Amino acid sequence: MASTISDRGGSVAGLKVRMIQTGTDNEYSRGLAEANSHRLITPMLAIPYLAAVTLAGVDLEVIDEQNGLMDDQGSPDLVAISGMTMHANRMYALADAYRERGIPVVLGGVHVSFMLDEARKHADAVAIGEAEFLWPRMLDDFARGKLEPVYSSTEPVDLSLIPRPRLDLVDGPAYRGRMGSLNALMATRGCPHDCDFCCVKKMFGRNFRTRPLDSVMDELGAMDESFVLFADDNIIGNPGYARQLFQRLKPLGRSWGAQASIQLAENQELLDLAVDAGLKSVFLGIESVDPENLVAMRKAGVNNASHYAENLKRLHDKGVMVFGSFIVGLDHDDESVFENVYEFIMRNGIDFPLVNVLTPFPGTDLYQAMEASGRIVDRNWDRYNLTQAVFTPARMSADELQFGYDSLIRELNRHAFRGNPAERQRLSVDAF
Ligand code: B12
Ligand code: SF4
Repeated sequence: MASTISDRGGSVAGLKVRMIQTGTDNEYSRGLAEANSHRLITPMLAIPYLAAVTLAGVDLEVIDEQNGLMDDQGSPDLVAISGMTMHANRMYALADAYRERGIPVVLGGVHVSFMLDEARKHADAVAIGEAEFLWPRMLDDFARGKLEPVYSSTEPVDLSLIPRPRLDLVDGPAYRGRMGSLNALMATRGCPHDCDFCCVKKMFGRNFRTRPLDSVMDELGAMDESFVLFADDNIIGNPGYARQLFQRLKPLGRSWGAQASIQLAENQELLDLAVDAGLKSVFLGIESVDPENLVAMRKAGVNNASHYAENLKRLHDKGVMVFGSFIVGLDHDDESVFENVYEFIMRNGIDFPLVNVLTPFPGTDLYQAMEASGRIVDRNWDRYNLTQAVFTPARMSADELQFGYDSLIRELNRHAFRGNPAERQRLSVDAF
């Protein structure tokens, strides 16, 4: 039976809090898992960061559903749930089940931050934005019986003030398998760019923030010797900082992967430094091979389609494997896009093609524009995992987009490394 606030006289001491990183298991997520089977599985960092700032005295339990969906409902005093859009249905189902049993629920994360009215129907409190400073306040308010319905971060978190994320608390089978690892960290937050399909600028701001290098090195030093994934949106968002980071990484002799804009390949000095520092694989948002699409999505200042071949060659020449991410269903795409993307991937030897269906995620300018013009046709959040056509494309039907995408993925699966066990084995240490 959950204890009441008055039992504790307003103190957090002994407060039983359960934090849940949601996972999914539905027909759409199974397809995504298969498509991503060559990718390293590392923890999402929200709960580890929040666990690290949880008030002393709280009796904290962490469940990460990447390790398997939970069935034990338990009887905590408070439940805190995190997830992205593809997890929203799961978040709400769990929240509703706890609340039916009288257990209060707090929701946060990238989906509910932009879908406040929807989220409030399933929660006692919702956190909007980054929460390292909100979460301790929420716990304190809760213990005093004064939990408010909405908490909103007023400014971006100062990254020099946040402690090391509690990755130990999410440890489990997902991270112990051949394709799993706990070695995920973030050196920066935010992104200086403004792509219309991306919620990062609204969630984390365009003011690119960096962590003190000493604290990044400390965190890295606590990880085992295997491959490390930088979970930053764009590791070279501030090239000066990236240069210093790579210089500090070099003597450690570690292998690592990161997400970066393709500008990494435009800057030979930075690329050389990154490779000397142990860069093995890079996730690049190539997005589209059509310059008109790049302009329309506001990525033309970042990606130059006429440089792609040279950019990719430079990365390959340095031995860096490329996870190339593409979007299909953009407004300048007709049905020829599938053939064009396929041909580009093959011609340029993209090591791991990641093709995504354009998806209007809440919090993006794309969502607002599609919402305003009535183009969103499916609001089942289970389908918002980049494999499903949930809107009306401009130059084909939603069915044609889905069919073309599914056929392209099938074709790629026949050729790319994904189906090749020897290659997967080799990449278990090298993958992004
Ligand atoms: C790294 C990353 C990945 C890695 C995950 C592994 C890892 N090590 O993290 C990989 C590459 C595998 C991945 C895959 C996917 N990703 Co991803 N990913 C990210 C990225 C870059 C970082 C995630 C992270 O850890 N953030 C850091 C934490 C601290 O931020 P946060 O989660 O927002 O949490 C803060 C607040 O939201 C809040 N908060 C969060 N939860 C809660 C809960 C409570 C109770 C409270 C109070 C507060 C709170 O407090 C936290 C601390 O400030 C984000 C972008 C980003 N910058 O977040 C995209 C992002 C989350 N991914 C996204 C997507 C779409 C996906 C995929 C679906 C793509 C695909 N088809 O492959 C898959 C799904 C994977 C899966 N099975 O769940 C989108 C989500 C959009 C959306 N609205 O859903 C994002 C935002 C990228 C983008 N530009 O749009 N991803
Ligand atoms: S460069 Fe990447 S992280 Fe930055 S706004 Fe564009 S898609 Fe988002």
